[in-house]
Amino acid sequence: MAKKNQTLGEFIIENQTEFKYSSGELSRLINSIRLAAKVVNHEVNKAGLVDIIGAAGETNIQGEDQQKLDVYANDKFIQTLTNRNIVCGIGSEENDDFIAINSSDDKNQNKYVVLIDPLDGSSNIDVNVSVGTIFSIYRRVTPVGTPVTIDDFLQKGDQQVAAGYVIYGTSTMLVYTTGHGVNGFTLNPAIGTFYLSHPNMQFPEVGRIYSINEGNYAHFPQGVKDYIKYCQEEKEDRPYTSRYIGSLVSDFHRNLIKGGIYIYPQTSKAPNGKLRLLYECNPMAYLAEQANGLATDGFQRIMDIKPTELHQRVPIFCGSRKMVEKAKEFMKNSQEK
Ligand code: AHM
Ligand code: MG
Repeated sequence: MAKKNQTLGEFIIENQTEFKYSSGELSRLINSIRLAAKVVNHEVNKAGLVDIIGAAGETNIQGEDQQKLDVYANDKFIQTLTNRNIVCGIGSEENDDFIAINSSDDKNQNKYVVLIDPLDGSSNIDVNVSVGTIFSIYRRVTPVGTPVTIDDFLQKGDQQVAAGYVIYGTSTMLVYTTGHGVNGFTLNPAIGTFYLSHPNMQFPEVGRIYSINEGNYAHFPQGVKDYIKYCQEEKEDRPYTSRYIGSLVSDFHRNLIKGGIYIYPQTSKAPNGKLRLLYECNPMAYLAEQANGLATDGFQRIMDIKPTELHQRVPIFCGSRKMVEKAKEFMKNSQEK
């Protein structure tokens, strides 16, 4: 039973038996993410003080400029997960390929792989806007003790055993699920401990916030244009409020608490949208569903999509159940016309 003010450490131990294959391994893994999150948090908070902001001069696989803190966060999460020898593989949005982790005798007995977006929304760092880390955990599908293969990473979101995010905001929070609801923990920076502050988080079924980059309006599919028009209509409880930070974790987190929908659709310029299925959409979809919300690509459940490549992108509509259903209806109707 989740108790408010319980520490994350206590919560992990108390809820360990809820896991289907409880061996303590998944608990240790979440503990490592907690540790890396604190280290990254410390650095993110210093961003305005030290000369660390700015492009590191490298470009990631999607051709975007990497910022120094992206590189730092990526290194820290990979280092922590590797050094503690608790996973057999890591996929990161910042790395072209997955990393296979071998223990010293080359017989890694670990069962889990982690997929991570170490610092999402990092273009917001320069302007002191919240950013986040997104993670997703799967059991490997290839035999334990052999090197991981791409098949261990290209699993449907439905197969996730845990997922979550860290939001480096006005306060730092770790929000995660292991398939038994969603719980949020707030960091007390004075003592470096996360406390359960938001037990059993649930999307309000009906929300009044829509979050989408309307600057791309001209390039949206007709269904999205129609849904936006619906949101802006003066009728019943509408018009809704438009709120878009441009930092997925922050937009999702606000909508989870207040009720809303986040949309990053396909556009005529980006036919598969912008966000990555494995690092961003699946973990957010798992959290959404565990919090009584929904996540689709406009037509199909995100977690039913069979990935074909590590850095695959998909459109996403995610948040309060009734809002996502409505947007889906507009997508379907526009296709039938
Ligand atoms: P990133 O992984 O390169 O940081 O990009 C992901 C971010 C999301 O956090 C955010 O919701 C989206 O990109 C914003 O994109 P846009 O500026 O096109 O609206
Ligand atoms: Mg990202």
